[in-house]
Amino acid sequence: MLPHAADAISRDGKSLILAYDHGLEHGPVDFEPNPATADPERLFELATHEAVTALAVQKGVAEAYYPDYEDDVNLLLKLNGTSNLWRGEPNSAVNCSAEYAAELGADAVGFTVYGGSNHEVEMAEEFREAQEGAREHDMGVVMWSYPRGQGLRNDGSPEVISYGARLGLELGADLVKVKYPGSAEAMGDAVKMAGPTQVVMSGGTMRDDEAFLRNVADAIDAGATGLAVGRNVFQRDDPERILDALEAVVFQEVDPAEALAIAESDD
Ligand code: FBP
Repeated sequence: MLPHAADAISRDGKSLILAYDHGLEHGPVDFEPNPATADPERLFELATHEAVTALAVQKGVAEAYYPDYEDDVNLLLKLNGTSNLWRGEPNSAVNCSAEYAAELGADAVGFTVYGGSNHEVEMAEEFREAQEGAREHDMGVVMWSYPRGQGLRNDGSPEVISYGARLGLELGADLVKVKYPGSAEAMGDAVKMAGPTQVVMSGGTMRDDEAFLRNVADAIDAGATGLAVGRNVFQRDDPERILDALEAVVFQEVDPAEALAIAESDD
C-alpha cells in the first residue's frame, strides 16, 4: 500500500478515531449516560485500547492531558469548534493554529466545514490556512464535513453527504468524516466522490450494539476506511467492550454478531 498522509492516525489503512470534542460541541449533557467520561483522563485511557488509532480533542484538553499520553496515543487536534450555546447559522471558531498543534505533538489536525452554511466561504478560507499549515508540519488533515445551514433542507440525504465527501477531496483533506448516509450503497457513492481522500463514518447518536456495528460493517464494505466515534463508545456502560467489537469489525472485517461474541469472550 502506498504511503498516505493519514497513515499516522491509521493502522493498515484503517482508522478508528475516538472523538472527544463533545464537551465543547454538545456540552455536559453528553457525559450524563456515563458520568466518569466527563473526566478526560478516562478517555485518554480508553484511547490506549489497541483498536484506537487516534484521539480527537480540542486544544485545552490536549494541553492538560496529552503530555502524559504522547507515547501511547496518537493526537488528532481539532482546530475549530463551537458550543451548543451558539444559536446562529452553523459556524465554527478557529481556536488553534496548525503550528501550535504541531508544538503540542499532534499527528493530524481536524477541522469542521459546514458546506451550505452562510459562513461556508470564510470556513473554506480558514480551512485553507489549517490545511497548508498541516502540510508544512507533516501532519494529516481530517475534515469534519457536515453540510448544514439555512440553504439545506435535508442535510442527511445521500446526495448532500456525497457532496460533503467531495468537499474533502476538493479542499485537500486526507480523511473526510461524514455522517452515515443510511445505506451501504449511499456510503459507496460518497467514497467514490472522495477519490483518494479516505472516508470515515461519524458515529452519531447512541444506538444498540447490533444496529451500530451493522452501520459500521456496511460502511467498511462500501469502502469507508473506518469511523470517528464518540457517543457510541463513551456513553456505553462498558466502552472497552464495544471497542473490542469495533476492532474485529473494522480491522478484521468480522461480521457484527461474531464481533460481539468475540468482545463477550474477551470480558
Ligand atoms: P459522535 O460519534 O458522538 O457523533 O461524535 C462524532 C462527532 O463528529 C464529534 O466529533 C462531534 O462533537 C459531534 O459528532 C458533532 O455532531 P453533531 O454536530 O451532528 O451533533
